[in-house]
Amino acid sequence: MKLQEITIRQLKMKMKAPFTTSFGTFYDKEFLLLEVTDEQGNKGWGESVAFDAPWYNEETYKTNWIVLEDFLIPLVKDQDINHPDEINELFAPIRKNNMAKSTLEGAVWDLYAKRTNQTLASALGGDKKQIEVGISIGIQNSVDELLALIDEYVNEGYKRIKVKIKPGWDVDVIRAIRERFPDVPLMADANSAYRLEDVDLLKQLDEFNLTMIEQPLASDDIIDHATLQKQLKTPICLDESIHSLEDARKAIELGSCGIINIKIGRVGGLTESKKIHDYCQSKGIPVWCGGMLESGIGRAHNVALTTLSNFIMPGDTAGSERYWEKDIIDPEVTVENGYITVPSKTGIGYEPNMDLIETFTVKKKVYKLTNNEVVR
Ligand code: OSB
Ligand code: MG
Repeated sequence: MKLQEITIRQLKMKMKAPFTTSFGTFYDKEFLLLEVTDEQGNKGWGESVAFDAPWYNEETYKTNWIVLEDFLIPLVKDQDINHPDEINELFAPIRKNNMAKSTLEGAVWDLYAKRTNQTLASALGGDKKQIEVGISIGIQNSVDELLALIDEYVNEGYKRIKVKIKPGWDVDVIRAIRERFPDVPLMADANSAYRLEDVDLLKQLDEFNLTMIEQPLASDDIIDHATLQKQLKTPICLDESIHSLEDARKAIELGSCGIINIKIGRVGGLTESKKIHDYCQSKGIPVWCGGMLESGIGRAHNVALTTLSNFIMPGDTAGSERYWEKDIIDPEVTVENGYITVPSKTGIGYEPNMDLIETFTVKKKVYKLTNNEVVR
């Protein structure tokens, strides 16, 4: 396939409720969508999961736009692409900027699945008909508010509850949750809020039967996590620290974690996600699919990836209505009894709602790849 045209849109969508992590609060979601068109008029869609500020990693949606325009789009121009795995190789000379890479790579995967008349899930090699999902709940103003939210989501059927923790909002909060919900599958995500010196505090979490503790230590660390894991009964799950198959291999060899959270954007795309999935499977390390408060486009990619067989723990891919008054895909992603039914239409399987996309678009640029130069 030869890519003819790429459209990048910057969108701003209001979140139904603010989402607070140890590193900050999200009120609105600003992000990029990328639409690619081939020589037959087929279209593929990708989403940049980079945030508006470099809190979670070093990227922002604005740096993604620059990297796409200056480096990544020129690398795909005039290429005859047989399979989306080739994108990973074409982008290899560009260091990091994984979320920028994933935006375009994801769109090419959707396009490829549509051209070959299959779902994105089956193009990736997944065959689950439904996926099991959990929900991630941000830091709240009070423990009572958090307990009320957990109650609501448990009743909706979510298969696992994840809560965010940070110093001052940790052991007592988890204890209160356990008193009220003794059996609910529960985990805690620290988003790098602790240091190895906090080991005694983190060890207190061992008594609450958490399925895992996610990214307790620094976002670039795998050494201290290995030291910490030896002292904890609860498995550590790495999120921020894993950017590639190589990172996953090193973390597993060092014993830095027992579980890995795969986020497509963080690792540079679906091809790398699949490689990490396959490697973890060969090592007996379970994986699950993380979330970045995505719109329906990114959410659809997460659903497809989660159909791979080693995604054996519920992910953070909650239903559209948990984030948005109205999501930008038709139908929206819906959760019933803790399951999302994998769509059967080709590609990502959900239709982009162009009216809503236009409504939320604040900036847009079309790149024609057919001329001698990339037109800006
Ligand atoms: O660490 O998984 C994380 C949200 C923003 C930034 C980082 C994270 C999260 C979440 C929410 O946990 C996942 C979601 O519901 O999309
Ligand atoms: Mg996380």
